[in-house]
Amino acid sequence: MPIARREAIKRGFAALSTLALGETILLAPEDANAQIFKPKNRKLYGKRKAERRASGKGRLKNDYSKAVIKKGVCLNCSTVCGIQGYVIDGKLVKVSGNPLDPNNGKSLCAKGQSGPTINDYADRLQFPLKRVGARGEGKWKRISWDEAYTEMATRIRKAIDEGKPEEVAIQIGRSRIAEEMTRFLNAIGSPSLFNHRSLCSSNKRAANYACLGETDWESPDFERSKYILNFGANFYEAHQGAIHAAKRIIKGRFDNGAKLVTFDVRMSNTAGRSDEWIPLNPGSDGAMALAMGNVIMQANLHDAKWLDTWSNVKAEELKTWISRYTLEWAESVTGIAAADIKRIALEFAKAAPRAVAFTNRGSGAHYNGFNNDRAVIMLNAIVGSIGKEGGYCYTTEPTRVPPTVFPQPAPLPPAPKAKSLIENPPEWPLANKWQRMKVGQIVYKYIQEGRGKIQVYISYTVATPLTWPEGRSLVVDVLKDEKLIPFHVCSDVVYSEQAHYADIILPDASYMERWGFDVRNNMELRDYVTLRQPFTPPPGECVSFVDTMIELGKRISPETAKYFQFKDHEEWLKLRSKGLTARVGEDGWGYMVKNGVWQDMSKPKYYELYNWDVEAAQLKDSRVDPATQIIYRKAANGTETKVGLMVDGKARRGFLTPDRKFSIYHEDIEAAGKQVGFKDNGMPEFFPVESFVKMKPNQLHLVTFKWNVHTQGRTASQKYLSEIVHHNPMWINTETAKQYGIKTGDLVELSTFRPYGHDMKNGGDFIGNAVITAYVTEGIHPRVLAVSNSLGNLWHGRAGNANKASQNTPTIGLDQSGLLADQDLDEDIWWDPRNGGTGAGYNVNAILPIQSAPLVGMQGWFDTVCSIRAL
Ligand SMILES: Nc1nc2c(c(=O)[nH]1)N[C@H]1C(S)=C(S)[C@@H](COP(=O)(O)OP(=O)(O)OC[C@H]3O[C@@H](n4cnc5c(=O)[nH]c(N)nc54)[C@H](O)[C@@H]3O)O[C@H]1N2
Ligand SMILES: Nc1nc2c(c(=O)[nH]1)N[C@H]1C(S)=C(S)[C@@H](COP(=O)(O)OP(=O)(O)OC[C@H]3O[C@@H](n4cnc5c(=O)[nH]c(N)nc54)[C@H](O)[C@@H]3O)O[C@H]1N2
Ligand code: SF4
Ligand SMILES: [Mo]
Repeated sequence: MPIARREAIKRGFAALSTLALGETILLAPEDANAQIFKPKNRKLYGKRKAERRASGKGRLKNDYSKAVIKKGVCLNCSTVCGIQGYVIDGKLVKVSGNPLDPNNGKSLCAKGQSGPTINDYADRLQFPLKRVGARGEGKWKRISWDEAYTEMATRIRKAIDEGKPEEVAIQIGRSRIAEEMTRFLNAIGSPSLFNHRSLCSSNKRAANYACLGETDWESPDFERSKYILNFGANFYEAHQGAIHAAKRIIKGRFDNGAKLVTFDVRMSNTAGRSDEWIPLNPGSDGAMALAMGNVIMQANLHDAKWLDTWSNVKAEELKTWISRYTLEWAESVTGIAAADIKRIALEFAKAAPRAVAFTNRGSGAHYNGFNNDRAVIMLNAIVGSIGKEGGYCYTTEPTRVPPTVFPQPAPLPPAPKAKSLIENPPEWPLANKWQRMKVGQIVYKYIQEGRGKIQVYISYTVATPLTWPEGRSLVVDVLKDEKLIPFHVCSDVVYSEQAHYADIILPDASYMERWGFDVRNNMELRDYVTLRQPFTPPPGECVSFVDTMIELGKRISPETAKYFQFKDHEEWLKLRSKGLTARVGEDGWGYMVKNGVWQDMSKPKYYELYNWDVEAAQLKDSRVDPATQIIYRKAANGTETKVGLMVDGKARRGFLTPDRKFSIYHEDIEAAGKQVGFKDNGMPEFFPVESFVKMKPNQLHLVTFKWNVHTQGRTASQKYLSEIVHHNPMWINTETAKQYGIKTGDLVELSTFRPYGHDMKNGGDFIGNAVITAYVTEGIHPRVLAVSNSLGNLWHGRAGNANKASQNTPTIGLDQSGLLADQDLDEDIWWDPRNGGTGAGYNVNAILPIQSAPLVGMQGWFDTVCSIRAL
């Protein structure tokens, strides 16, 4: 057997952990593929089991009485459940739910439980690496942290010295350290924080802001609800608050007999576990909601008093306006029988105010998603369930650690003066209006078109070649182009899709090995904050990326160093916790470390927040505008701000919208439409997805969805999850399959086309095709095909790519210790195609087009038009 040490260049993931300083490694798929594959793995697996059985050891069990238990926060998805880690002999052996977390309590999903496998993944990055071949060739040299810091600091300083700080950009996915990143970028004067919001949920967030004014995310009181209308949320499997919602909905259904109706084009596990699954036409959720609203109003089951008091369109006016959305019209748009729409609408209204209509990406990830979501939220206003017990509740700004309790340490860097067209594209005037949600999917196109230059590009918790539309074409073209992106640093925990195109790779600490505050909407309707803390130190030379930014801040210049006068992230957060001490009657930091969570119990639950009294202090020097009843307060400098609304002679908080009322009509939306030449009258009107109107009879819809045990490109490297699901065939309806002569397991050629719409070019042009396995099922709309966007990784180590692209070389492991690094990875990936398995799945994003919704700019993920051919 050849000894790998003798090779000048090491090969394969298995050697990542043993790379010496200055040593070179090749992680290229084709080359690696050429190596010998030993096809006896299955037998080895059987042998190992037999040996264990024969030894009488059976299954090994942990003795949890020996465990040190610490609190933390999961980040295997954006639900950020509170967790606790069990550490035995310095190894994290298990996580469970943090019982003190108000959202999830003791509950965790399969992905959460798999977390510890990240920490000791044999193919984990452990040292900083520097590219030595061409970009994307996969050839790397181990370097020191000092070298990495020096190169980064030098390049960033150069951009600042040239007066072009905006040319330093950070590209993030689900980072949960946006506040830290903003401080870092503000310190260097750059506005260029590119995020993934428009790829994820910007339409929904914008809709909540437009209607309610002060929050991007609702917290429905599911537990006390009697009727739940779910427009495209797959909360039993996905959703950015999955467990939090699922737990309470299950309780509501079993304790109060709440009815759950799910609108989805596909029978997800949520749809399948609902009282009714309504397979409406794609992109028609808004039409459904408006027609329901009309039915309810014509039957006089609406809450006229609530609308007249709290909404900015009076009940009678709304009734007239909404009457255009008739049942007959809705039947033709949604494909659902008028009688069913009517029945469900009336049932919903009769359950009010214990009735909730809510959305997620099924309704929102469309060209018309912003209005779809506004129409659904308005249904709650029509029946008067906004903020009510059992209704559509919400809290104040739920995505921020409250700065009053956890202030940032001074001095704070000022907001940057420099501007970036990439970060704030004028074509989408609502993208950054309420929150800086950006239009992430156009970043690479804009870089290519020279709309903004990049000198330093830093990527973190993001895998754009895999998770962005046109990922394997446009994204990779730009990432590979050294003229467009002269310097790319990627922080990741594994050798990922993103890392493959970097110049320097920084090994990060996992979410179980680093610090951080976290917060999202609290279903218990109170302010709260959680603390992510390390259960164990990270392996090798991994460094938490916030610590990297602190170190860089100190090195770039004395000016930037001023803002980073703390040792590390831990000390930073400790400083921020001082304000908590007075609240909890003990050391604030100690409290967070011990409990992992703080919840503000000093205020009542946020029911009917709009109806709360305006604080007395706010009413000082105030006046009421007689026409609008808005209460204005004059500040010392003479400027006036709105602080509330007079209702029945009392000063109420109202909604934080322009007229302090629930916004059905929104003046800023109408104005934004005018600004970019998109017809919009400011009402949540239904308009169809243009590509669907122009669809040919032989074309079908292509949607994607999230698999329950995977999170996008994040979890494929977790071996137990990939063992459960590693294949994502194309769902096709039984009748449709029959027409094409397709059976489950058949190969199908799937072709996609460019979209039509406002600001879109080359509508109808062919984009690309993929050959994919069919899965024939009754559980999907006949005109829709669905492929999960989880899976299809080329990288992320052996568990991630099912070994198919990067042949692991056991000789390297043997050379190091006489043992294989991980027998599961070396021998037991039974789904490897060379073992007769199905491989690591398809990356459907390779053939999905960029399609940005008007005004807000969200990617219309579920608007792709395609055709198929049986092979
Ligand atoms: N077709 C289609 N595509 C979609 C979607 C869809 O519905 N359909 N959904 C979209 C949605 S909702 C989203 S949010 C985006 C998400 O897409 P991305 O923002 O790209 O996020 P992830 O795939 O979760 O993770 C990306 C990377 O983070 C790395 N990572 C994981 N943990 C850590 C860590 O601790 N530190 C560091 N530094 N890196 C880490 C992973 O290894 C991976 O390389 O995808 C979008 N893509
Ligand atoms: N298991 C798992 N959990 C996750 C994630 C993950 O990747 N995996 N990612 C996290 C993140 S970042 C996000 S954003 C959330 C996303 O959470 P969700 O929004 O709940 O999930 P998605 O799969 O993006 O889309 C939801 C559903 O929309 C349906 N759909 C498509 N078109 C339409 C339509 O026109 N109308 C209706 N009504 N439905 C339609 C799809 O079939 C799908 O079932 O999940 C979070 N949690
Ligand atoms: S729902 Fe998301 S955050 Fe919660 S345990 Fe599962 S993966 Fe972790
Ligand atoms: Mo997302």
